[in-house]
Amino acid sequence: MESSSFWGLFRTHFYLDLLPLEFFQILTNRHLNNAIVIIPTYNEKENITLIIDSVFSLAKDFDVLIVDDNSPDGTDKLVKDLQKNYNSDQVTRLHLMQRPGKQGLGTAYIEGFKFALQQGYEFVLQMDADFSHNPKDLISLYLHCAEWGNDLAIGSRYATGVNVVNWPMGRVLLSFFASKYVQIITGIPVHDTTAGFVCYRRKVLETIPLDTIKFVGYAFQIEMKFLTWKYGFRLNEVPIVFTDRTRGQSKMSAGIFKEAFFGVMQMTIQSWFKKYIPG
Ligand SMILES: Nc1nc2c(ncn2[C@@H]2O[C@H](COP(=O)(O)OP(=O)(O)OP(=O)(O)O)[C@@H](O)[C@H]2O)c(=O)[nH]1
Ligand SMILES: [Mg+2]
Repeated sequence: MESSSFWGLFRTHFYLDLLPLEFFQILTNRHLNNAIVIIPTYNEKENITLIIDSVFSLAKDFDVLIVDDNSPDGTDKLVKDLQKNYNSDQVTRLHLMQRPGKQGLGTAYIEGFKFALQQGYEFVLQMDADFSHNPKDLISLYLHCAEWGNDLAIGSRYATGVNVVNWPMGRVLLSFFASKYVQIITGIPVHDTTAGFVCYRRKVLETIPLDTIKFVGYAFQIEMKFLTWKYGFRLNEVPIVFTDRTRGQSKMSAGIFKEAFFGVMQMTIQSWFKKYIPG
């Protein structure tokens, strides 16, 4: 894969610091507001303002969609306050989708994808609210699709060793071996199959039948990558450093893990009887 070569790594990491900001502003703003970042939230009041401000301060203009599941801590109210700063009568850059209650990450993303397609965005990115994903890496994911011909760019913790900061060893091992397990069972050429930091080209989301995605937790991330690969799209892993959240609470649960473990086997067996017609 391109990302594991020296040149892939160089392009991804070092040049971002070496080249002047203006270079990226010219390169990345060639198509204004063609990209949206979807951030699902549940009880993220400690992070939400900071993460939105961080995305809007990047050299590339990304619009943002927050999909909030009626967070009891009032995350949505903070988003509404920020909408006053970032939106005008003419332009909406910060969108908020409010759902009635906690319905899981997978369904939040599916609804977000449909919204992004409907609004005409060409590139759709997804990111957690808790700063585990560095907003600066959004530009790199975007460029891997918009400029370097990929249909799905995956912010990968395991493309070059293990790039995870502050997770307890047990969690690192679980996540790493879960990804290995998925690779072995499905045959997908991706090291980090549960990654939640990605950029899709519109064509991918138009081709995958979104209403048939049935997983809600980590397995959702696996299924989306699996289908992108099965439909013959070009995918690529971009090495990133993943940092454990320092604010707010994790929503990881044993149920999410169980869904992925058995779901991956079921998904693979079912795929033997399906035809994937490229979009
Ligand atoms: N809308 C919505 N967002 C969710 C739901 N569950 C989690 N999220 C959000 O999805 C993102 C990832 O969730 P986390 O709790 O950070 O899960 P994680 O990253 O796997 O777990 P940690 O590494 O422990 O933080 C965060 O932005 C959450 O707020 C949900 O049911 N609905
Ligand atoms: Mg997290």
